[in-house]
Parts: sequence; C-alpha cells; structure tokens
Amino acid sequence: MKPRVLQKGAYQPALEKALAEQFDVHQLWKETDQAAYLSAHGSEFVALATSARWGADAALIEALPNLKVISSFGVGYDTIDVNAAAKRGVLVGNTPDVLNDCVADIAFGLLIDVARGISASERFVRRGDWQSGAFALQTRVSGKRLGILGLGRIGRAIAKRASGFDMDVRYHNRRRLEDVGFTYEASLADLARWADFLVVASAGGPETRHLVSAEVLSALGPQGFLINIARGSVINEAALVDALVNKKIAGAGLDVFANEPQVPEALLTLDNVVLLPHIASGTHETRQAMADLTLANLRSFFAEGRLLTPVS
Ligand code: 8YV
Repeated sequence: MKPRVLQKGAYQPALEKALAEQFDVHQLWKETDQAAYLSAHGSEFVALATSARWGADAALIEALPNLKVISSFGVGYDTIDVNAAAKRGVLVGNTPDVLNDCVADIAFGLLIDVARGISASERFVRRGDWQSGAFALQTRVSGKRLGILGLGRIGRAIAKRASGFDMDVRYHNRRRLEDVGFTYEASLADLARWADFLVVASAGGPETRHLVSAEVLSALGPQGFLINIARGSVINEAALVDALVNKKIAGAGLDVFANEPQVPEALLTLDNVVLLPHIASGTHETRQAMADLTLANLRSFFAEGRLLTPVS
C-alpha cells in the first residue's frame, strides 16, 4: 500500500504528477471545509507535503495524529511550527542549497536595478520622458561596500557575486563565522553605517523579526540602499516605508514583504524602490530542483526512515 500523503496546496504540475504516482495523495486545498475534512480523515495521513508559503501550524500538526514527516517545498521554514513537530517526533525536511544561486542572482539584480535606476529609467522611456531630456544620474555599484545580514548559504552566494563587482564585503550574523575571510560586524547598526548596500539574507521567524529597525535604517543613511530577498518579517516595514518616503535611505530592492501579496500602498508610486512579487527562486531550473528535493525527502523517509535535507 502506498503511504497516505496530505498535500496542502497546489504544486507545479510535474511535482503533482510524481507525488500522485508514488503516494496515495489527498489534496487538502480542494476541500471546501478543511477543518471538517481533517477531523474526519486526519488520522489517515503519515506525511504532509507543504511549502514555505503554506507552512504547517501547530493546529494542522495536531489534526494529523499519525503524522511522521513533513516535506516542504522551499528553504524557509518560518511558517512551519518545527517545535510542535519535534514534540511529536515528526521529521521536517526543506529544500536548501538548490535555490542559492537563483536567489543570489535576484539579490544582485535588485541591487543593480535600484542603484542604477534600471526599472525607473525603463518607465521613463515608456512614458516618453526621454524626448524631454536625459535620465538623472544614478549610483555606482562596482567597488562599493556590501553588508550582508545572514551569511548562510544564500548570503555566501551573494558574497561570491560581490567579488565580481570588486565590492568590499562585511557581514552580521548571530555569531562570527570561522570559515570566512570577511569582516564580522557584531552590531547590525554598525554594519549598516559602514555599508553602501545592506542585503538581508537571514532566516525569517521570531528570532529575526524586525532586526532591520528604524535605528538600523537611519544608520544605513540617505546614501544607503537596502535589499531584501529573505523574509518581510526581518524588516520593520512601517519604518522602511517611512525611510523611503522621507528619503532617510537612498532606496530599496524588495522581493519579500510583511503581508504578501500585499505591498504597502505608499511604495507603489516611489521610483527609489524596486518591487518584486517574491520571485527569487522562481526559475524553471530551480523550481524543478526544489520539486525533486521535496519528493526525494519523502521517498527517502519511506525507504530509509530519514530525510535527505532535514531542517537544521
Ligand atoms: C519560494 C521561498 O518561492 O524557499 C523559500 O523559502 O521563500 C521561496 O523559494 C516559496 O516560498 C515556496 O513556497
């Protein structure tokens, strides 16, 4: 008998197909009354297939009394109650590493875009404004100072790209890392004060909530740019809107927001902000690799009782 897997939301077609071939899958999001379905059938499921976006809260984990494993599509697991899972002995797997390059590429894309005004100048051309004069001068990227908040797998991929732009890199983390040559800044505000560009690449969740505060933004200053490819929760979004509207920082490149898909209204009309709809991992190649790993974690659990990439 195939293991019974509860699928929380709609995946890309190839992953849906592979899951359905290899497991006895039920697609929870198709239920009109999910709570009623779970109370009648929750005990049937040994596995939950979810994503960084859909997560798995304590109530869902509790509604699945025979759950043994959660496989999540995505590297971030701030939406999964890993403590509730651990208490029940439920293993949790995510999809690290396979998305590092694409996320780092978008971090640099945002950085260059906001500094050089790529999107803003493109709008300028489309509006026909070029007929009336040249686009305003912007800010150089090469040779500048890059501060990275969170030098994990993605942060390191960003630092690697920075060397191609002759940038000086420093970082702030929970603790100094022994295996990197970059300068560690023990204070995030000091890193922001030093940096021309501050890139947020840390995990989300309660430990990093609002780390980028009004104070950090004011340390970044009117010449500094903020890039976020991590989670909206890491930044105090109200303080960021204030900093952008009142030119307390030079600009921001944002792929993530506090309440996605809501984007603060005040940002929509600003030319010093580049707004992306959480696309950093969104390439055919990377999403396929994430799908493969989501599936491989489930297969590994049922074949060998262990996950290839358990959350750390
Ligand atoms: C995904 C992400 O787009 O992996 C993550 O943590 O945020 C993104 O890569 C998305 O969250 C998958 O659901």
